[in-house]
Amino acid sequence: MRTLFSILAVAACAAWGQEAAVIPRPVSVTSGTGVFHWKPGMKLAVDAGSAQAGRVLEAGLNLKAEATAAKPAAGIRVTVDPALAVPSGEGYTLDVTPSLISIRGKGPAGAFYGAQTLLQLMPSGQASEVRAVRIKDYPRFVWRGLMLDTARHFLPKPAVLKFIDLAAMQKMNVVQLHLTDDQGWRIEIRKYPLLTGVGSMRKQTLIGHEEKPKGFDGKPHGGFYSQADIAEMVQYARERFVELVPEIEMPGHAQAALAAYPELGNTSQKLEVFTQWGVNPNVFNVEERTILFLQDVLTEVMQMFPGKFIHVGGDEVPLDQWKASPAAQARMKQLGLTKEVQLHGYLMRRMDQFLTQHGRRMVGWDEILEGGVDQSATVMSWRGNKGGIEAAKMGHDVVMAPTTHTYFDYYQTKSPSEPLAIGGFLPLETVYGFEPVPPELTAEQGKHVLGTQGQAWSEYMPVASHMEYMLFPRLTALAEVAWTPAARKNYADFQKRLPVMEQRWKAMGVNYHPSQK
Ligand code: TNX
Repeated sequence: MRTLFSILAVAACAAWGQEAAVIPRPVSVTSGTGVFHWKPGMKLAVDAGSAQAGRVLEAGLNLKAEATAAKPAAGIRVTVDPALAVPSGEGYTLDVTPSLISIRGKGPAGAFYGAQTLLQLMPSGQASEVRAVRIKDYPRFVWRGLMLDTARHFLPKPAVLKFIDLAAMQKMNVVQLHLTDDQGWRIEIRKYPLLTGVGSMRKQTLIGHEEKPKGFDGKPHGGFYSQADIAEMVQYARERFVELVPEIEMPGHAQAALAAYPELGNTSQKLEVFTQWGVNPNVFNVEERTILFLQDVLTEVMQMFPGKFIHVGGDEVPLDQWKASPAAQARMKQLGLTKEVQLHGYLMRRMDQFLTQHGRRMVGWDEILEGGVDQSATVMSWRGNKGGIEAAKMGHDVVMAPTTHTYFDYYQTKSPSEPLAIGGFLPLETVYGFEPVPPELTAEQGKHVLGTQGQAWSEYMPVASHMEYMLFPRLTALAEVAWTPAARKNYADFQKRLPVMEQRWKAMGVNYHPSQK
């Protein structure tokens, strides 16, 4: 059975033409002569820098790795070679000859990505046959991201770990965790226990869209990650070369925090954790003690998340409460500000300075440009490419995450049988066609585009399997956008390679969308 399967796999590769089916498509693939056959007694040898690559091959091919500096002439060998002629530590080469499979990473991440490629060439889950080939590969962008909204619906820790695996399998290296919003606060902050004590639970959830009259399900929904949970997720991600980027929303999308600590708001109205969706008027005030509160929160967040980037949200901030509040008006006067939007800018700058002092970098949604932020802030462009273009021209680093190409909460087909979604329409081919560097930018400005990110906003994704359905295969198309040189992209060819991923998703029990071909 196994042999028959392997023969079919090799035959399938041949039938698809000369190129091995790898997603994202590698920079260069040259076929060789002959076929590698795994034989009993062969070894999987990994050097010290390739331990993570070794682990992924052990699990994916049902083998035992041997840690050794020796280079066996037969079997599978994984090494790290800093002198490898590829542009980044994430680059690798994979050489398959009839006797030996050699993976060389420029750094440990490169070795890991080489291993991921080999797993796609042996999709049965067993060491098997592979046609001779030479692959040389490295990423186009440094930010290949996926955002998980854990606030609208709580994503249990095992689901987060699975999404980290699914992202890493396709060589993505950033998972942004949207941890706070109007509808829930999902991360333990020791200094302010009510954030989760009150803010992690809402009493019910809106049914459908804004029906008249509105319906609610009457079921409490909640959950949060303890600091120990976060430590486990960070470690799990690190082993897969994924940076977890935490997002703490401010000054908008704050109602869950305001339900816990009303003094951080602008009105005396008693708030509950929000049970509906949409842009919410309840925003933080910009008093000094609120700024100190937010910095305290970020201090604990920085202790939990060792990565460079910390996301502070900044999106969708209605200015009405600041306009109406005598305290906010007095604060503006004190700071010498004439427009409410400058209060937004003031808060974001204070956060940027605070994070920068601690050796980190602030990221925010593109609204942060409206209040004015320093060049040190990284801008995530979601309302089309516009914010990203403007920011890159001003010298900010940017991540392109426009609704038009990266919002995986939108419908993926026009079929009436699709489950209820937030709206919009984003088919697979449109995702695939995304070009993250807009033509409006000069080559120099274009270097500020760090990459791209897909968004899984979860208002209409109540459980992880539903999120899987919305993300796959569209996230896979975006992974190719983020990794593969633009000139190597080809949608028809991508469609031919997709079954390789589908086979692996099936084995992992991933609820991918089956009919997008
Ligand atoms: C806009 S994108 C939002 C989110 C929603 C999303 C729904 C962004 C920065 N804000 O709060 O979940 O639309 O598509």
